[in-house]
Amino acid sequence: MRLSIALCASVVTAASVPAIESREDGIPLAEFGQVNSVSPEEAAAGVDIGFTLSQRGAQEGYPLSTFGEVHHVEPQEAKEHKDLGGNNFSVLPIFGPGHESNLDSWLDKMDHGHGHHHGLEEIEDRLRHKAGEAITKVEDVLDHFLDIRDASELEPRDTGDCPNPAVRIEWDDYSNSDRLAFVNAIKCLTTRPASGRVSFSRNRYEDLVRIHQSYAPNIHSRSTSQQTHKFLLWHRYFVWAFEQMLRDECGFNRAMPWWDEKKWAGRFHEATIFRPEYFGSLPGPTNGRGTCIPDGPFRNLQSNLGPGQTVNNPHCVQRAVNEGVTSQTGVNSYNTCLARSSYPDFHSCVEFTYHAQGHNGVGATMADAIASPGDPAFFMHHLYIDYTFRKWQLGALSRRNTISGCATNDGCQPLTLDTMIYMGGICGSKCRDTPVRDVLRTKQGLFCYMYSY
Ligand SMILES: [Cu+2]
Repeated sequence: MRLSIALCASVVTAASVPAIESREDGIPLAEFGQVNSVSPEEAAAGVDIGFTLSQRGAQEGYPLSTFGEVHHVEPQEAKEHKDLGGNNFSVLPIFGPGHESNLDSWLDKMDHGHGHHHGLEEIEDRLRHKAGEAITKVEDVLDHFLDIRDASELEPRDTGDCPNPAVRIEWDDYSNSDRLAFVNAIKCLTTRPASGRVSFSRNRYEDLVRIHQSYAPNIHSRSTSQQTHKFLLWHRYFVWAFEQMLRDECGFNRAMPWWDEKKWAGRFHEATIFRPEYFGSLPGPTNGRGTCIPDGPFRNLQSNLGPGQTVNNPHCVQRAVNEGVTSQTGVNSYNTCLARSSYPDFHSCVEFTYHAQGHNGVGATMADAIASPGDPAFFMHHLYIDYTFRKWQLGALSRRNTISGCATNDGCQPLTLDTMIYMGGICGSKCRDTPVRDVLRTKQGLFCYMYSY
């Protein structure tokens, strides 16, 4: 037994830990820094790392600038493709200049001496194993070969092993008892102990916040010209993981709702999700600072995480609605993005238009790209984002079985069907790290859900 453990340990070490130069002298203590601490007396008095919990936690919001802002572009800019770095998407290395003609000549070569079907196999093979070789608008090519145009004919092909998908119902069609069950289950997560799998989290809900905080640099684009196209994929998996936690740990036994956010553009504060009995009212700023959630089940909800990468920082989850910003989340942005044909173009449009404006419009905690899941409204917003992703995917089969774009935002490693999406085991064995190909389908394999319309 002892031997096998030792062997196991050495294998793990050899495989995953790079060799370190050995060093016999100690490292100066200053290099380690110091873990923040308070004396037992201070802790008993509610003082934590330099401020009083009762002061800052319960009452006072932060100056709004503390939260930063999610990158965004105006709807008109998106229409003109200005979310693509002001030029167009070909500025990114994966689609080098002239990629259109490269694609054509490559396809000509594929067709030379072969039938179309052989060409298709080659394309699929190439997509699976060598994606990123200057291929774009793949969906158009595949659809040409497959001769499939009608989205309604495509739907059954996505069904595989999911005969009874969970139907995500729009919030206003969701019954009052369903709404309350959903909100109560979220509240329940905030009262359950942290899993211990992630550091700094004080409860099960904060596990979600912390996972998002940890992965944030790899799942959001750094800027409009340094993008990672994992964003839509990762957040699809994230909201699904959230649903599993509600089910498995807080007795939620229905399908999640989704939120048709675009119909509330310019008047988020009137949106039915923001009624006091559900997610709580959506207040404006207070003296230029965020305002703690004033009512409802999440009244004065506290978070230990954020703003940004900050941890061990008890404060209230805050909002500061700006309807000028929410007015940009409407049907115009939706239509602009849904009209784009390539995955990276669609992705880029969503991330920087209504995704960003939904965050910034709710404001404060939600405007913080790193720790925004601290506000439960995050999940309603991202359910809308996933709804629009799914809607777009229904436009062509290839949008569900091919991928393109960048996996990383620092040099654009190509995003392929084999690129892994990491979820840190947030919902246990159900939340294994999984390749992109599994996350593209919502009615096959890992997921089994659809949207009500
Ligand atoms: Cu995010």
